[in-house]
Amino acid sequence: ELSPKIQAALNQQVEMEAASSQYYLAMASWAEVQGYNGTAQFLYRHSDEERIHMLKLVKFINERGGHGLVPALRQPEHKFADIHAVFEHVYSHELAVSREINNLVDLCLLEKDYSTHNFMQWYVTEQIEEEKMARNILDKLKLIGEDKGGLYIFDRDLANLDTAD
Ligand code: OFO
Repeated sequence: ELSPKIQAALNQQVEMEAASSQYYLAMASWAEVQGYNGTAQFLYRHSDEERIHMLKLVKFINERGGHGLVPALRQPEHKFADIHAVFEHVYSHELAVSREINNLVDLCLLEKDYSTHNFMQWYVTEQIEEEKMARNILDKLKLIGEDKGGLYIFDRDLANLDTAD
């Protein structure tokens, strides 16, 4: 059985994952409009994965006797200065998500909710991947700078880059 505090915190995380999904969707659409089709494919895929992160939480809350709540949609940022700005946003966003997840893990220990603590380990591991992915992409972009040929190859490669799910 979930305590009201844990249930509220889990539902807050549902909201965060839903917002992530919207956020990646907005970036995907921006990239597509700019002609970065590979980047757009990558970001669309990532948006779907964030939705799966959200669903996993909803189902867990319900299995534990709670009620997973579907949050309202808020319009994410949809204008970006350039491709560098997109991935800087991605990185700082994922760091923020990791902080939220760590807080939730802390709360589980405080409330002695070991099953939610166990469930949350999947997210802890996932965030390691997400941060690594964002950092790798940013490193590549730093090397490329404004080089058009480099950006072309970057975009082409991103189409097939595996996103951690
Ligand atoms: Fe759900 O992992 Fe990114 O935000």
